[in-house]
Amino acid sequence: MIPAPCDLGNSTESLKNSIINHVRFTLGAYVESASQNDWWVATCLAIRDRVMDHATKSRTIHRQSGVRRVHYLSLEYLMGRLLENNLRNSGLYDVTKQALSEMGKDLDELLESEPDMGLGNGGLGRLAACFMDSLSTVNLPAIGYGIHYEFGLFRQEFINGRQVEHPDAWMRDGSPWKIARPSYRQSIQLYGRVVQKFDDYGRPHYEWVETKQLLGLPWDIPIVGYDSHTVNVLRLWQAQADEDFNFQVFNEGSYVEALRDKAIAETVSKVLYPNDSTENGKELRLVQQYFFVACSLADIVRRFKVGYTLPWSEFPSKAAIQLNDTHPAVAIPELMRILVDLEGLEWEEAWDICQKTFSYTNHTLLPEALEMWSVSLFERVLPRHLQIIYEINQRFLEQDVEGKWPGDNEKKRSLSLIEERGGRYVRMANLSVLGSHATNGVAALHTRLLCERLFADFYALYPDRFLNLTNGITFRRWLDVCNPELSALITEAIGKDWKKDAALLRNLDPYADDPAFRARYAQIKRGHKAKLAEVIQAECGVTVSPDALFDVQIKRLHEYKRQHLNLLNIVTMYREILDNPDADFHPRVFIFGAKAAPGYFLAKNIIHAINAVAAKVNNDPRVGDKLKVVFLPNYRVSLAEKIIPAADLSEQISTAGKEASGTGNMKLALNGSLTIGTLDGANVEIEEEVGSENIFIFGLTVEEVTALKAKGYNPWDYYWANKKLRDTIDWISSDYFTGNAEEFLPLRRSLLDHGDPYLCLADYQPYVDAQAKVDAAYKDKDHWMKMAILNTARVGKFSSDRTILEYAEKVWHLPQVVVND
Ligand code: F58
Repeated sequence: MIPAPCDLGNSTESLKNSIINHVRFTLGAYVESASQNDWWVATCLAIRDRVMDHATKSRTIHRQSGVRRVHYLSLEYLMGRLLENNLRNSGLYDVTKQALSEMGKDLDELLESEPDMGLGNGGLGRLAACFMDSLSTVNLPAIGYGIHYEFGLFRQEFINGRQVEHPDAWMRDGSPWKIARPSYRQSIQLYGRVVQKFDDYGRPHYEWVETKQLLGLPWDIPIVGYDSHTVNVLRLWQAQADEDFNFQVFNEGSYVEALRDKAIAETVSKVLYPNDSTENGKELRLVQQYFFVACSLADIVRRFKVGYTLPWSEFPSKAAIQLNDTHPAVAIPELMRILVDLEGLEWEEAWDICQKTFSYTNHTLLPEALEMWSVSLFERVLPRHLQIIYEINQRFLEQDVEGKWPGDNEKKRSLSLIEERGGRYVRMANLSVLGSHATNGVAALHTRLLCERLFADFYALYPDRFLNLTNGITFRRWLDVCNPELSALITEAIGKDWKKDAALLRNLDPYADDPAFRARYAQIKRGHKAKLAEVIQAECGVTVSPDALFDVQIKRLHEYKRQHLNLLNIVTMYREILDNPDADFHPRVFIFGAKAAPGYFLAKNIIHAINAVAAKVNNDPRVGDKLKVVFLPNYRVSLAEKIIPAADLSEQISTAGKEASGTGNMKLALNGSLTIGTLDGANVEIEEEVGSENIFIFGLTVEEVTALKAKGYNPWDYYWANKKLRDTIDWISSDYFTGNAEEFLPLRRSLLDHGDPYLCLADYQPYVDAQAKVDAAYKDKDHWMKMAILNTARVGKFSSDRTILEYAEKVWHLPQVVVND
C-alpha cells in the first residue's frame, strides 16, 4: 500500500512543519542559523509541495478527458518574482505570513530577497507571463514552452549617467520553483545536409543526415492560478551536449576538445538576446529558436502518441499551438518535416494539419522589427526546413496567389515567403500568417493597421483568418499583489469576485462620488508614493516629496516610445521655472525606468541625456522641490510593482501607429494613474473605457501622421516656428548639462538633421499643452482622485482573463476543464 503523503495541510502548524523540514532536510541547515536565503527557499518549497499535487492532478485530468490543449510557444517569459504571486493566488498568504512570524521570520523581507525571473525583454515577454496566470485561473488546459536561459535580461547600472550592462545570473543558486524532468529529455538535429531517396514505387523522400545533435532538458515551473486548482506548467528547455557526440574525440584522448564542444552546445540556452525591436540575424538566435521549437514539438507529438491511438488527422483536435510573434515560426516547417518526412503523410494532409494547429500573434508594425533570416544562414542551419519553406511558397504562389491575381508578379513579390530585394531572406511574418488559421493583432487599432497595411494582401486573400484580441494583464499581480491595500479597499466596497471577473470593477463607479472612499483611496496612493520616495532615495540619492505629482514613464527605451519627447517637456519646464520663479507649477517628480538594447546607440544617448538633465535639475537651488527627475536603474517586474501603485500620471506618448498595444498603460490605469497619451495602441480603447474626461489625449492621429509624412515632414519648420522648442533643443545640445556640447549631438541630429522619424517636434506643443492641463487638473486633488477611481473602475476589459477566454473561444476552441481539489 502506498502511504499517505506527509502533512500538506493549510494550517499554520502544517506550514511551519513543512518550512522547518525543508530547512533541516532539504537544505541541511540548522533552524537557529539558517540564512535568509535558506528561509526563502524553504518557504518556496513548502508552497511548491502544496502546488505540485494539483499540477499532477491537472495533467491527469487533462489527459483523461482527452481535451484539446493549447501550447504557448514563446521565446520570452518575463515572470518576475513568484513567491508572493503563488501565495496570494493559492490563498496561502496569510497563513504563511503567520507561520513565519511565529518562527521569528518576516515574510515581507523574504519576498524582497527573491531574484526576478527576467527571461524576457519587455511587453511581449510579460504578456506571456500574464497569459500563463490567466490560463490556470480560468481552467484552460495549457502548457507554456520556452528556453531555460541561464542569464536573463542584463542588469542595468548607470555610471556617470550612462547605461552599463551586467549579466543577470538569476539562478546562480538554483531556483526552488523549477523541477527537472530528465525523462522527457529530447534530442534534436541541426546543420548537416539533405539527401533525396526513393521508395520501391519510385516516390522521393528526404533524409536529413550528418547533423549535429543537441539535447534539450526540460525544467517545469508550476503556474498557480487564482482560486483554481488548475496548475499548468511552464516548460523551459536547457541545451545540453549529446554525450555521444564527441565520444570519438574523447577516446582519442582529446579530453579538452571534447569538453569545449560540450560548452559550445550549452551556449544555446545561455543567454536571452537583449534585443528590443531590431533583429540582427545572429546564427545563435536562429539556433535558439529552432532548439526550443524542435524540443517542444517533439514533446507535443510524444504526448499525442502516448495518449491516443488516433490518426494524424486528429492531431489538431488535441493540440493547438500559439506562436508568440514570429520567433517560434520555424515550428511550421518543423511540423511539416515531422509529418511528411518522418510520419510519411502526403503534403496536402500535412499542410492542412499545420494550418489547423497553428495560430500567430503579431506584436509589431515596425518594419525593422519584422524577422527575416538570410537564406544562406537558414540553409546552413536548417537545410531541410528551407526546402520545405520553398515548397510551401511555390504551392502558395502558384495556387492561391495566381488564383486570385492571375499574372500579377507584384503581388507574388509582396506575398512571397522569400524577400528577393537586397539579398535573399526568409520572411518569418509571411510564413506565420500562411501556416496558421488565425493571425491576431493585440489592440483594435493595431489589428486594423495589420489588415490595412502590413498584411493587406494576405488580408485580401484570407480575410477570415484575421482577428483582434486586445491584450490584457493579470489583475492578481498588477493589483492584488502589488497593491494589496487598494485590493482590500475594493473588496471591502464591492466584494472579492472582481479578482475573477474584472468586469465587476464597474461596481466601483459610484464610489468615485463618495468622499470617504476618495479619502481612503487617496491615502493608499500616498502611502505607495511615500514608499517609492524611499526607493528613490536609496537608488538615486534624490529626496522627493510624496505630495508632488508622480509622473511615470516605464517601458523599454525606444525612439518610437519617445522618452525624448518627455525630456523635451521636462527641459521646457526647467527653463520656465528659471525664467519665471513665481510660476504656479504643482511640484512634479518625473520618474523613468527603461533598459536600452546594448547596441542601440541613440537609446543610450537618450538615457544619458535624461540622467544629465536630472543631475542638473535635482541640484539646482533655484528649482527646489518644484521639479525632480529620477531614472531608476535596472527596471524590471519587481521594480514596476513598486512604481505602478505610486504613479499619478502614466506617460503613453508613442508616435501614433507605432505601439502595437502597450500593457503598462493598463497596469497604471488600473492602479489609478491617469494617462497622458496619444491615440496609439490600446490607449484608444482605454479612452473608450474610462471616458475622454478621465484621460489626457494629445497629438497626431495615425491618419494625421500618414498625411504629414506624405506631405513631407520637416522638423526644422517646427524648430523655427516655436521659440520655446528651439530654446529647449539648443539648451540640451549646449555644454550646460555635461560641460561638453558634443555629448547629446546624436539626439539633436536625430531630431533635426535626420528628419525626426518619430515626429517628436510635431507633437511637442500639443504635448506641452496637455501637460499644462495635467498640472491644472492635479491642483483639484479631490477631482483628480475621482478620475483616478474611475480609471480603476473602468479598465476591467483589460484583464488578461478576458483576453485568454477570447483566444480560447475564437482561436483555440478550447474547453474549460475544472480540476477539483
Ligand atoms: C510588445 N512587443 C509591443 N517585443 O511593443 C507592445 O506594444 C505590446 O503591448 C506587447 O508586445 C505585447 O503585445 C515586444 O515586447 C519584443 O520585446 C521583441 C523581443 C524580441 C526581439 C523583437 C522585439
